[in-house]
Amino acid sequence: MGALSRPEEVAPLVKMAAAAWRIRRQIPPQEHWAFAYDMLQKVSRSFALVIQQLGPDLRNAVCIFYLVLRALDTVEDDTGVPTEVKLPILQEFYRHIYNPDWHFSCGRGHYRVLMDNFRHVSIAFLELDQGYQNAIEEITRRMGAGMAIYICKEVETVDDYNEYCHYVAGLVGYGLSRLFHATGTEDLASDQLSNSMGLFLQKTNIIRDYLEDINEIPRCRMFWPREIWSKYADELEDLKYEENSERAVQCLNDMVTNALIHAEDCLQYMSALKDNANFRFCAIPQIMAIGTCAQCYNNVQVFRRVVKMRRGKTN
Ligand code: D9A
Repeated sequence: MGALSRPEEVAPLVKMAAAAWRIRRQIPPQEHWAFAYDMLQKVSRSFALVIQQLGPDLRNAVCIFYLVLRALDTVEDDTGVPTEVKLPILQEFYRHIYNPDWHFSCGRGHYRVLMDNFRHVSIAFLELDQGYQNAIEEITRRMGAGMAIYICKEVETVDDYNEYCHYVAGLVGYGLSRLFHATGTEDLASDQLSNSMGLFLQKTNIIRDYLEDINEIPRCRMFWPREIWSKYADELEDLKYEENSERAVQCLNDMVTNALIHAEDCLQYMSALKDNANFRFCAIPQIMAIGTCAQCYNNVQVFRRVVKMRRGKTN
C-alpha cells in the first residue's frame, strides 16, 4: 500500500524480491545453516539480503558474526536478567560460541528463538575457517567486556559516548575489516576508519530512537550523552515536551552534527574497497544512515513519533 502510492519505489521493491528469491538457493543444506540464514532474515530484514550478496565464504562468516553479535545484544538488552548473572555471560560469551552445549534463554520473539537454538550458530561457527573464527572470537571478547562496563556505567561525556559506541559498533567495523582481509579480496583497513563505520551507524540509530528509548518501560539506559543534552535541558525527558521544542531541535542538531563527524572516514573506508559486493554491503547501511540523518536534522518529529526510512526509498 505504502509503495503503490509511490510508483518510483515499486521497481526497487520488485528488484529486492527477485534478489531474495535468487539468494535462497545458495544456502548450505545442513540444518544449522538453514537455521542461521532463516534467523538472519528474521532479525535483520533488508540487511539479510545485502549479506547474502557477498561471496560464499565471506557470506557464511558474516552471517554467523551477525548472529553472534545479535545474541550478545539480546543478553545485554534483557532487563529481566539480573546484573550478577548478565556480567559473566557477556564477559565469557567468546568462549560459549565454541561450545554447542552452552545455552542461555533470554530475550523475546525471534531473539528468544535465537538464544534457545544457539547451538546451531556454534556448530556453524566451528565450520568456519580459522581466520574467520579468530576474528569473530576476538571481537566478541572485546565487545562483551565493553558491554559489561556500560551495564554499570552511564554515558555522561562525549568521550563515554564514543567509547560505548566503539564497544557495540566500532568493534563490528574492526571485525568486518578482518573478515574482508581474511577472504583475500581487500587490504586491511585502519582501525580508525573501521571504527568510524560503526560509530556513524550506531550514533544515527541512537538519535533516531530517542522516543522509543525514552518511553521504554522499564526505562533502562539512555545513550544521548549528558555533556550534549545538558546544554539544552535539565533532564533528557524534557526534550519530548512541546513547550521545549526549540531547545529540543537545537539539541538534536548538535547530536546529528556529532554523528556527521564520522562521515568523512566512512567515505574514505568505502573508497578503498576493491570488491563490488563488499562495497555494496558497506554502502547500503551507510546510505540508510545518511538518509536518516538528513530526515532527522531540524525535525521536531523525532520527539513526537518514530522517524523511519521507507524500504523502497533506500534502494
Ligand atoms: C553491521 Cl556484521 C551491523 N550493524 C548494522 C548493519 O550494518 C553494519 C551489525 C553486524 C554487522 C554489520 C555494517 C555493515 C557493513 C559494514 C560495516 C558495518 O562495517 C565495516 O558495521 C559497522 O547496523 C549494527 C551496528 C551499527 C551496531 C554495527 C546494518 C543493519 N541494518 C538494519 C536496519 C536497522 O534499522 O537496524 O543491520 C537492518 O537492515 O535490519
